[in-house]
Amino acid sequence: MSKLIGAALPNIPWQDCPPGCREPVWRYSGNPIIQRDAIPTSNSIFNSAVAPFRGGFAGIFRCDSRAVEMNIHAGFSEDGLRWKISPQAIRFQGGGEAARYEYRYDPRVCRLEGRYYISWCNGYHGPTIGLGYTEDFQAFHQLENTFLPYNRNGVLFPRKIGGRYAMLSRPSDGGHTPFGDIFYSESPDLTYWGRHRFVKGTVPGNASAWQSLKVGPGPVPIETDLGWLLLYHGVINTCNGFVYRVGGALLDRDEPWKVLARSRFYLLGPQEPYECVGDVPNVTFPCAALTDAGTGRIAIYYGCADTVTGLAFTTVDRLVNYIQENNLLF
Ligand code: BMA
Repeated sequence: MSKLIGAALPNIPWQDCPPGCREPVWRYSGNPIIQRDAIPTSNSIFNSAVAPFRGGFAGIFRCDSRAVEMNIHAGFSEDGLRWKISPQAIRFQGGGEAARYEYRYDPRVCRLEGRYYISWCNGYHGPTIGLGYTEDFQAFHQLENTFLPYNRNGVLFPRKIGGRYAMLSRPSDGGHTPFGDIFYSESPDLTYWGRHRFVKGTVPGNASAWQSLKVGPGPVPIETDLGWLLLYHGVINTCNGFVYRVGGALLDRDEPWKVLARSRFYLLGPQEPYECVGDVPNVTFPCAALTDAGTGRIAIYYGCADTVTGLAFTTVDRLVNYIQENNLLF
């Protein structure tokens, strides 16, 4: 048995596991929940992040326009299923030099010390990690970029660890990076980042080939009594290109660069038509998870084929058991 640490969220979007389903994670029957043209100018809406907000939900969405320009937009929902996304890209106040972005994509949202922090891939002479915050999803404030280029998938922890802010990321290159491991970094003030630690890398050979090319952090880590539950993307290179699946790991609560368990089997992968067919086929890319500490329920938001947004469900027990039973490390 494992327990979610955190707030209750009785209105978490939810659908029971279909009878007979043996999967660690099951899909929402109404997927995709956000279509590619949910705003008038969008080519695709995917790899997006949501959070509980004022009794409902708010989110930051990756909307690629019909010019195929990558940007992030705010949105609101009463039930976490039907979203109203702003047709205007977010305008941050401040940011200085970091505000001179070339593109913005793959946002994460992290509730931390009463604010909603947003991290995203910020184009600044190549991809790096942009950081900002909002209190109301109306006014947005930008902070310094956290790292040097090239980096992607910057994901904050929802509380300080050992007295410092903490972030996972995946150092990369300027292209469609054919490598990638997950690192941990600390900061006293959300501006200066250091004490970098290796968390975990790809799995060579045949043992867990779906994560043999690169791995990168997904949603904000989920705190449980047994450790931080990390959902991440794992990638394999095939004769048809990269295939992105969702994996799960458990990290030490006090020293999260120590991996306690890591599933040899993926949790979710491109199998449904909307995950296999789109602008970039065969991509399931998790960027957010809602949790209800009352019931142990978890709702995972993930990008599908770089085109639409999907939702999947699990419980903390089911996920932690699956990761422990299929642990690659032992
Ligand atoms: C990564 C990022 C993601 C995307 C994925 C698959 O490098 O660009 O936004 O989902 O590739 O194309």
